[in-house]
Amino acid sequence: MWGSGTIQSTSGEESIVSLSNGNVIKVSTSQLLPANPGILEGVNDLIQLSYLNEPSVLHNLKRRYSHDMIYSKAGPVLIAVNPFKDVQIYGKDFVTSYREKATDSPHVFAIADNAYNEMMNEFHNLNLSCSGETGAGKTETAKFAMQYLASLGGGYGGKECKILQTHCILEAFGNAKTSRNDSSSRFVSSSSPLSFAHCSLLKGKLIDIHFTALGKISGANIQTCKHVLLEKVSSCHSSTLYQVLSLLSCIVSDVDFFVTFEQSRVVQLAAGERSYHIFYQLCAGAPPALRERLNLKMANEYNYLVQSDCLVINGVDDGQKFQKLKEAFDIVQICKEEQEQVFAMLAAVLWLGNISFQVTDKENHVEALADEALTSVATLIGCAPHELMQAISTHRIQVGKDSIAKKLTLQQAIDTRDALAKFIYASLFDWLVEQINNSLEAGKKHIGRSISIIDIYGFESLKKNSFEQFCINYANERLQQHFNRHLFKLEQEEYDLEGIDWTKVVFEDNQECLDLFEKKPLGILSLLDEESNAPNSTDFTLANKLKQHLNSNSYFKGDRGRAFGVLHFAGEVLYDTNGFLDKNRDPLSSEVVQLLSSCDGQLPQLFAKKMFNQPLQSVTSLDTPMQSVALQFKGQLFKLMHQLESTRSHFICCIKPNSKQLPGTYEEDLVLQQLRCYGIFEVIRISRSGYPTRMTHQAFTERYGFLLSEPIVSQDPLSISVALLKQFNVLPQMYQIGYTKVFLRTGQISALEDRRKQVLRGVIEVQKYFRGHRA
Ligand code: AD9
Ligand code: MG
Repeated sequence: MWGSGTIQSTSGEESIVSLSNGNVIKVSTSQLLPANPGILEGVNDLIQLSYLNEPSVLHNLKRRYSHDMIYSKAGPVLIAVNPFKDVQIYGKDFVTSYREKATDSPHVFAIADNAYNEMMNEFHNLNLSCSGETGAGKTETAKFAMQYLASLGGGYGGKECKILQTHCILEAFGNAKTSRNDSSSRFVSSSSPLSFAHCSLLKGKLIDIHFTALGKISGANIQTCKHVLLEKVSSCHSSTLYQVLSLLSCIVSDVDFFVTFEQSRVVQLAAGERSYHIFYQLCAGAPPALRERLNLKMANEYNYLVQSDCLVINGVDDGQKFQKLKEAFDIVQICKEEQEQVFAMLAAVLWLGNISFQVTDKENHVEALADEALTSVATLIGCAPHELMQAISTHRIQVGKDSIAKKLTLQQAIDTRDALAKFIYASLFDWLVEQINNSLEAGKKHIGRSISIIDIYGFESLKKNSFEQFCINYANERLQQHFNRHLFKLEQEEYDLEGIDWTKVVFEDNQECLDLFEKKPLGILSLLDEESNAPNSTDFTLANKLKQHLNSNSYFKGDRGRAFGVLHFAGEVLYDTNGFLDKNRDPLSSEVVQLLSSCDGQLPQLFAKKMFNQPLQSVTSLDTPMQSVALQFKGQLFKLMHQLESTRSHFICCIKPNSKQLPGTYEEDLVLQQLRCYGIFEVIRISRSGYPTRMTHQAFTERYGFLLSEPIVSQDPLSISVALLKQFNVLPQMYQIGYTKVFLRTGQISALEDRRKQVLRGVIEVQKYFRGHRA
């Protein structure tokens, strides 16, 4: 890493440098980088640095961080360094000072305020994207942005309060403790995904806040960006499912569906991690009467929860959180009866994990034990115990006109039981999001102004990377392109379009890496699909196939055995193909869905109905291969991208300063790696050489035209813009005049704004004076 110092002497290739800690060292001159003058210590915006190099940027951020200034700007991007402690910068006084523009210190409130003003002035739909790796602070930052918008746009029926309350619910059901974040968003849900794969992985959410023409909040809508995943239901069920679904597809036409996130977490936990918060909250906080009705035990009595040896989070009171959750339910108008049903579904999931099986014959076929676990689940979902037993211990096969029940092996039965648990949980989450959306949108028409807040998951590079990381990182590769496109390509195109002289900045594009994933027929996704549909394919045949076709691609790294590497924008990741094919196929047992549809419980019936009501274009014939999980994921991603591209973006880049979640600890190499990853240096470079402020001549003259002291001959907006710039002595190198817009260097607009404010204040004073006089 770097240290700061003063050059004492230089001879040839070598220099003698005295470091600030007193040491004197000899270094090669070419390794020295210029430091910035003291006056630039801790500047707000990194583009103000005279010398732009990695150590200067790191030093500047560190200096600010040590003074609890966690926000900085890099041109148009807001950098937020996670403080891992409460910083007193979010109170009402801060809201007011950002609203009144009394401060120009970078803040998430300032970004939200800009977005709000842009939306109001220019009729844009906007989005704020939070990016960063796990634990970097995306969700927290998104919350603060919402808090600010809610306080500006609030006032109609407590809608803003409702929107904020949704966090509490979404977090309880969609967040969990992972090894790297005590409350990591591992989201779930969906509204219109593309297949009936009943599990998917999602770590992103998009919250749209809608505004009325007067800038008041009229409603909100939460979409969760699903993606795919996994699970190990044996594929022998799939053909039955196809039959059931193709039959149903003739009857049901209109559909809406569900997919969700990291469902595997409901049934399977890594050591030291927890399942979704809600399970622990329910076990710790349910009052005695509810406990009795649900036959609820403590968390340590449920197999799904005890397996990871981690039941509590330091400093978190799950029981208290449960009370908060119930209050939030009340606020978003989920009635007591519905709440009870939600809790019953959760208890059913927990009890499912306690169901065990006994082997009944030599072929390892099993039957579920008729114990407390089985009867509890049956009671909670509303079916007879023997029906439940049947559904998770057998599967039906068609023999001529009849169907006969065939017993499952132990592994198949466990998979079926777990699939049911995941299905219930995922459907429940989905249902909740729907209820919340209904409550938020109730009675209000969306008139086309909105701000979307996107809380997106970050790039993952773990010790062992599997299909989940493959999907997450592919998504990040796409998001990165959006970021690049938006900031770099669009910038340059706009300058070119306006006929403005502009030294082109070379920047990295990741299109080639995306091609590696998406090219047809020889991209990873296509090859993965081909192999998923091929008979007798295995993880090894997949790995070989990829190597055979892609080894010449410079973004692909063939490895030994079943692994392969991809050179992502954020670094190389090695993926293990173990389980790729299974996870990509992902079928669900029809027995469990049928069981639910015949239950007395209202929610189970609803869940099953949704499942059956899916668009079945991909499964109408048994011969047509089902669309794979990875391809559905790609489809969903393209939808999200399309949505992002049709709105104006503001970017917030969240940085994790240390991996121990500690306050006051700034690990330079970790920060550097993230800054590089998100292309922050490129952003700074391009912003410094560019003109970040731009306004159409029309808008510019409308806003400042009245400040002109002398009338000019030509009244066209371009001429007025030129005259205004002259009158205010803006230096020629500080602006450029495009065909339709004025382009200004950083900082220029504030002088004009000050002048405007001054004049307006004068006008108001004069008006007051006259009013006083009349009175
Ligand atoms: V993940 O991809 O969902 O695993 P996030 O969302 O990036 O991740 P999160 O917002 O959950 O991270 O932040 C992690 C923790 O950092 C929070 O639980 C807080 O304890 C802490 N944090 C983040 N931002 C702030 C902040 N502005 N002020 C105080 C913060 N604490
Ligand atoms: Mg999060």
